[in-house]
Amino acid sequence: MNVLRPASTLILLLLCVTPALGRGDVQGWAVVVEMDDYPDAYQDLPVGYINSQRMMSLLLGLGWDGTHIQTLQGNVTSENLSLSLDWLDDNSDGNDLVLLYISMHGSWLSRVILWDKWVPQRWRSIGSQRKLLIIDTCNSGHFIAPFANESGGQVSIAGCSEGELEWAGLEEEKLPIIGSVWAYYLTNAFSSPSADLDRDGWVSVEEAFNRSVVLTQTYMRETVFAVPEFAEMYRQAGVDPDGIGLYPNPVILDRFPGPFILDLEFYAPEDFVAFLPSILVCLWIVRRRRFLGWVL
Ligand SMILES: [Ca+2]
Ligand SMILES: [Ca+2]
Ligand SMILES: [Ca+2]
Repeated sequence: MNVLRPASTLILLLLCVTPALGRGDVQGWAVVVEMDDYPDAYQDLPVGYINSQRMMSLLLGLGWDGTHIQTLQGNVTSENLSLSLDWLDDNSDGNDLVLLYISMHGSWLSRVILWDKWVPQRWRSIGSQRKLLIIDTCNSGHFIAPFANESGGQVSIAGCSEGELEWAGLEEEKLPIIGSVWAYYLTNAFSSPSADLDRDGWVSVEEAFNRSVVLTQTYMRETVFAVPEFAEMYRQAGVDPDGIGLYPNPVILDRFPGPFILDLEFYAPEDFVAFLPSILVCLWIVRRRRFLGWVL
């Protein structure tokens, strides 16, 4: 009896399957960006980076590897955002989930990051067919507008329409939600069974978005605009809470065929199918090895 045979068979199988695993598996890669403290000309948003923490917790809960999530908190510049996008691009491949979340003042994203000048082009150049862009700023509809007619698999969502304002709750205001109201409802929706409208067992990005819109608008009407002082703040910014109807109006640009699922467990069957041909070839080689005259 050849005792080396079982060991050599195992080694051969591993040699065949390992490269296939590398190609076929669906991984998640994310850059989570939040800026709370600003130079003097801007109002600070002292929420203790709660928005990026909520996004991180969501992804970790959906099976994402913590080493695949890069956080950019503090002073966000074109330079460090560009490096983070390079990191996303370098690490992800065509079938991976690629997520970019940005929470800050929309004016900072326009005037300092210079979004229009370079970010849409850079985001476009990342080759994944499963890209999700989440912009959580005032005027956020403006920043995703370049992707309205994009080909390829991607979803872009924004917490409000172009020209609208988002609400970020501060501790001192004594309202229930601290940080971005929209991001709070969006991240919570993924663990809410009632958000799964088509009842397929998965809360897709599209379903979570739909839920976030209704709950954000309800919170604004019943909780924020109900406080005369906050309603007056909006009036002074040119938004009349009494005459505006539903507000704000988050935006989704869905260029991804079918539901976009963030839960990595969803992709496990695809992983298996991806390396099944390699397994079959290996089994065939193992069976025919003696006939082929291999020494293993
Ligand atoms: Ca992959
Ligand atoms: Ca569903
Ligand atoms: Ca879709």
